[in-house]
Amino acid sequence: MTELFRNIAEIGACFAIEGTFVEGEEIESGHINTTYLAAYLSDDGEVNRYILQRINENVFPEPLVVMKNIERVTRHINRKVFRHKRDFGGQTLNLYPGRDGKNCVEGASGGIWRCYNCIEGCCTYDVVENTRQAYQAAKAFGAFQDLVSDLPVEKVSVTIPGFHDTPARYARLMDAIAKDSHRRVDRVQDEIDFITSREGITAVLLDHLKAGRLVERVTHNDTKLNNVMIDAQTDEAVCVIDLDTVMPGLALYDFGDLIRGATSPVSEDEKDVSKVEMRLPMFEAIVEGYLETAKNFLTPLEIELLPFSAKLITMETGIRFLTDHLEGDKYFKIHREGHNLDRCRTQLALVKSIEDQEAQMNDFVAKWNRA
Ligand code: GN1
Ligand code: MG
Repeated sequence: MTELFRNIAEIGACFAIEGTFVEGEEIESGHINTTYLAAYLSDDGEVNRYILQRINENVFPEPLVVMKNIERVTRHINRKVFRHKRDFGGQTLNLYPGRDGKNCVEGASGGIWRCYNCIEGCCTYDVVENTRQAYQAAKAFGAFQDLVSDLPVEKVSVTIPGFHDTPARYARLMDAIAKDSHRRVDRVQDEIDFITSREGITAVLLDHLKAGRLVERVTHNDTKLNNVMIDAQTDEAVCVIDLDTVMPGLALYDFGDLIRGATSPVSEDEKDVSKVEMRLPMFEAIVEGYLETAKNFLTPLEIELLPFSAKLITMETGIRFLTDHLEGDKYFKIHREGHNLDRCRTQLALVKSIEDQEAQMNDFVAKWNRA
């Protein structure tokens, strides 16, 4: 028995899962949490799979508040889905309780763990392959926002303060540059210049919020393509996953993050930045998919700002990767030297590509406000 097998068996045993543990593996796609996939054989011979996940306490200092948010949101969605069958393929994310009935358990060697159903017959993509997938992913995130649009924002807690406070992210980068704790500033001057020359855009959305022109909603806050389960056969979105960062926020940051993650033909850590590109057909498919499910609750200003939000969050994410690189890679898991710097560079290349096409992007969304 390997150590990994033993660890998975030990954690799985804390949850109210039926059957005998037969197989387990680690899933390494996220940057934050530790995730296992575990298979259990039940008495009737059926094998059911579950997701066991440890919440990273470095990122989420209050894991129990994260769990409360997730419970609230999954309950709200499940109630609606059962009543109106409004989900896509009939599958939604469910929390399996621990043997003591709680929504999470403390692992024997520490940490807070939770257990989800595994959404079967689906896959996730790191890089979008066609406009249909882009459309489907955007439709799923729009549907998610729509499903929680009647859940009062006060019902979910802020688990990472200032998560999409772009000016605060910028200030933290300036601080990391000033401290230069790992002596890396010298080699990133081009990236620093690129970012500082765009400081003026960082506060645009929060200024609208402060002035009452935008409202806070319950948002997902991590709308990456690989957080949508896509039916492997039909390419249709089935369910949105990774609800850790569900918080009050701006719908626009969610939308922008979709563009950030699903329009480039290469992954977030591609070393050859000349391959990074915001592909207009993907953008258009995402706008169409998102507005299909979200247009009922969005305001004209939100629609107008969709292209801008893509530029802003892409720069914000570049800022976060660069900050972590300068601070010694303490936040995002890295798998090679300079990994966060590579990630930063793709983000800045994408910002540039968005800027080059912003006029066309604005033209494309304008028709929804004329309609
Ligand atoms: C992190 O680990 P993952 O893929 O769920 C991060 C997001 C970033 C993303 C960049 C809690 O998400 O905000 O956009 O990496 N999540 C957190 O890939 O910081
Ligand atoms: Mg996440």
